Formats: sequence, C-alpha cells, structure tokens
Amino acid sequence: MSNSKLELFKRYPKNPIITVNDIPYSANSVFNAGAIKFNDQIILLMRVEDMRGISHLLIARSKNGVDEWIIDNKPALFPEPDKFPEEIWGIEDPRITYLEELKKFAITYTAYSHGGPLVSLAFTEDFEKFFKVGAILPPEDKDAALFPVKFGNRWALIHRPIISTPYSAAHIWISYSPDLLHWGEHRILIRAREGAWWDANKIGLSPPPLLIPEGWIILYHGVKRTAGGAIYRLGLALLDKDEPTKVLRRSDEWIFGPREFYEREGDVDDVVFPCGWIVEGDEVKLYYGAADTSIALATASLEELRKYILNCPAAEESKRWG
Ligand code: BMA
Repeated sequence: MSNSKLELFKRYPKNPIITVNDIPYSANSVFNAGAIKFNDQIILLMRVEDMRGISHLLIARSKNGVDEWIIDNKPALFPEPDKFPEEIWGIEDPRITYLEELKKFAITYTAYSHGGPLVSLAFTEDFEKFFKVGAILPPEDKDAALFPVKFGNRWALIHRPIISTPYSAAHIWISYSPDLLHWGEHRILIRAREGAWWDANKIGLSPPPLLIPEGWIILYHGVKRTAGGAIYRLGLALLDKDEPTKVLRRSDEWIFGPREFYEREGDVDDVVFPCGWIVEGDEVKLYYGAADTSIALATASLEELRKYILNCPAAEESKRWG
C-alpha cells in the first residue's frame, strides 16, 4: 500500500477515463498515452493493442482533458514494417515534446523489432500529418523522451537501454545529439536501486521532463518483482536546469502506485504507467495506463509537487540504501 497520508496525485473519481469500449473499432485494450495541449484541446496519443496483440497509436481529443473525448476512427501512427522493419511487432508508449526551435512536436515511441524494443522518432506540426524518422537508438531500449530545449547546442534524450538481466540492472540513461538522429555522450542518469526497494533493478522514465524554476522534474516508474508478479509504481527526481546530467534530488518513497481495481487487475495486473502530463495553471494532469487495459487520470498541484521534490533527499543521500 502506498502512503495514504501523502497523496500528491489524486485520482479522478470517474476513472478510468477511456476504455476499449470507447474505441470505434475492434481492439483488445487502450493504455499508455502521450499527452499534449494543442489548439485549446488536450490530445492523447493512445496505445491501442489490436486483436493480434500488435499496438498502434490513436488520437483522442477533449477540451477539458477529463471527459467528452472525441476519438479518431483510424490510427494516427501504425506499424509500417515494409518501410520501417523495426516496427514488425508494433509501436508503443509514445511521449510527446514540443520543440519550440523547430516548431514541431517530437514523438518518441517504442518500436517492437525482431531484435527487441527500440526507440523511434516521429514529428508532427498539427496532429493530422506525421513524419516518421525511424529508429534512433538500437535495441533493447525504450521509455524515451526529449527535453524541449537544447543544452549547449545539443538535444538531450532520456531513455532506458537494456532490460535487466541477472547480471545488470535497467537504469535510466541520458544521451546527447546535435541533430536528433545521432546520439552519443551516453551515461547513466538515475540508477535503479537494489534489494527490497520499490525501484530495485528496473526503472524507466514515465512522461517527459517538466521544468520548474529549480530544475527538471522527472517522474519515473520503478518495477518491483514479487512472487505475485511485478508492481509498477512512480517516484520523482529533480535534474539540474542547465546540466540535466546532474541529479539534485530523488524521492525515497514512491508517490503513486496501483491501488484501485482498474490499476490492480487487467491484462497486466498492478501497473500504473503514465506517458504524458499537462500543466494548466497550478494543476498537473497525469494520464496513465492502468493495468495495460485502460487510461486513467490523476491530478496534482504543481506547487505541491515542487515542494515535495525540493524536500526529498539530495541524490547522494538517497543512494544510501541503494
Ligand atoms: C513495460 C512496457 C509498458 C507496459 C509495462 C507493464 O515494460 O512494455 O508498455 O505497460 O511494461 O506491462
């Protein structure tokens, strides 16, 4: 059970907000959606798993980001293995970042290739037409999102190479690029902890980094393996504003985890998996996949999130149990 006294993110009482029954064609599930505000509407780029088990991305739009979703009747982005062989088993888990300098939205998503999952990139200016760049990092790699700005003339990408093995844990990495295509300067950004921790052995970025005056807020998922299966929960970190390779703070405790029936039971039990959040005034709307089955919403005060992360242990200290 997560700490019930501290509730930074409050669930929308009518969760889940979108289920497979809302999809206008036959599908198995709808979950893990990227989110962005565009033309006074909130857009969700939702992962839909079809009845073969292969995923594509479908758009839902709403004025208030809560209800009255208008859902497209055909996918925005779908696997095109003829042109992009790495998409043979589907495309999943999009994160959207607006790149002011290019006046384009960048979508980083997981392509499921014969060699395992990898990071792919696409652009759009209007959420009508999309331009796929293709794979930007080889397998195994996923949970990637771009920062919206450059750091000293380089773009920065957070991602999670390597699925954990008995010999190595899956940590969150950061890499840099001059052109969004060629990536280097790879290094570990946030380490998975070890042993009994909620974020032991396998972690990954959830939505894209969120800027506050003190730095970039990172919301990440930690996967705890238990005899009953894995539990996906969420924690926070803070990165330096100008040098995002520097981790300033990290929460010891998870701040959100599966609790309600729609998070605890589904195609994959005990999963909360956000790929997008939106800030409007002081409200942060977090869109998360629930149990790999539906999409749910939770909201937080940005000021409370800020206070919470600023009171978390400095990164050095929080390694003490790791
Ligand atoms: C992760 C990703 C997510 C999924 C989660 C739980 O590895 O594949 O798409 O929601 O596992 O199954």
